[in-house]
Amino acid sequence: MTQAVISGSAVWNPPHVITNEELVDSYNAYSERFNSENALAIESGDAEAMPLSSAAFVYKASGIKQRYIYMKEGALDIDRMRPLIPERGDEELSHQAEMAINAAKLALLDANKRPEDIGAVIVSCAYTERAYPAIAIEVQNELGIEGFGFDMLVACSAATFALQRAFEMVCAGTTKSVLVINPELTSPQVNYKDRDGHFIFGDVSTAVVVESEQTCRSKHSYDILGTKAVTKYSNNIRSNFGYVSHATDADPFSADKLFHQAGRSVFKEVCPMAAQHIADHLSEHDLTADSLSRWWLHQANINMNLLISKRLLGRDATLEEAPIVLDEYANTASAGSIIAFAKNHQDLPAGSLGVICSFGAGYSIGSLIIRKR
Ligand code: CO8
Repeated sequence: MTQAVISGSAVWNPPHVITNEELVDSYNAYSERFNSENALAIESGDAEAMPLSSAAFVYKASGIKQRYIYMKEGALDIDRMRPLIPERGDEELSHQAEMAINAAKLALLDANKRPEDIGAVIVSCAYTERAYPAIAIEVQNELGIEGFGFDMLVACSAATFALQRAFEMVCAGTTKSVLVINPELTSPQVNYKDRDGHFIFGDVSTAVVVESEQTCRSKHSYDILGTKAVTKYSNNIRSNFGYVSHATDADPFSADKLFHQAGRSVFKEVCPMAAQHIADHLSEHDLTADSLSRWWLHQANINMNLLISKRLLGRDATLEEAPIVLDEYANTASAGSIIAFAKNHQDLPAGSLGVICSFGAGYSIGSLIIRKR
């Protein structure tokens, strides 16, 4: 069987930043206006007052300081509370394809590959901006890649699950190399009027090249030793956005159509699942947590990452062992562990072992054990 390797990776940052302070100022202005306009109804118990948010809470509860956003205009405007993204026509490059291509070009460069070296494109993320034609096929066309492309959605585990498909395709010889891209345009699905969730997400695009070791010519590459995926149904992280709203007469933009979650329950249920998943995956390879030099973990909440690595190591992981990118990027759905990897892997010596692991909505957990070549 062919040995599949990760030969390139990259992160593309959208051009705008929103700090916690800016976000909280906007949310609080919106809430105060709502509370004052509805003072009588709130007093009589017919309406609920909107609670205020705080930048200090956001940082303490999540580790997030700021997030990148694809279009800042509109997101902080209390008369709008959602980004203003201009609609593009059928003949124009779609927003997500543009984000995907920006990261893909950087990853190709990192892998020392040209588009003609690639055999398949997977665009995998929490949402795609349309159903068809697939964003992956649009990207494939723009980059001049032969072969095939498809989109897949697995929320926070979209990137790791796509890397697993890429690994299998390269090992099986279905294709010579795969470009896995995660254009995470989360901001249109954020409810900026919801105190519990308004701070969680940021936009980003990441890309990874997976190919056979025989064709690998990059400076920093990793053997993929094995992959593991698990899913368990839960309603604790949910978005009801979808095409059926057109027929149900439901408001297609009501709060339940946006991202919402029972954050405490997610925290309590997902941490032990993720820790067990990694322990099981390591033991399938006769490895223990101590054998790993680096943990490129999903970036939803710093406290989750600290807890998971502590459960496995029996001590706190250092930032060098388990890098955190949440402070700069916030939760970028499936891209988090890939940002952590792309920015923190070149320094490891040959033979070093690490794990890339995502955990989130579904629930879904995906991991890859990799070794520096
Ligand atoms: N400002 C001030 N106070 C607040 C705020 C706020 N913004 N929010 C809550 N509080 C208050 C609460 O009211 C509560 O007050 P009290 O103690 O008086 O009741 C107190 O602070 C503590 O509240 P919580 O218990 O809710 O706070 P936590 O410490 O649990 O932190 C978190 C909340 C940060 C949400 C935390 O629970 C968490 O991170 N959980 C894990 C969530 C997670 O990982 N989710 C994964 C989602 S991502 C995913 O799967 C991908 C989905 C697809 C992408 C979607 C793109 C849009």
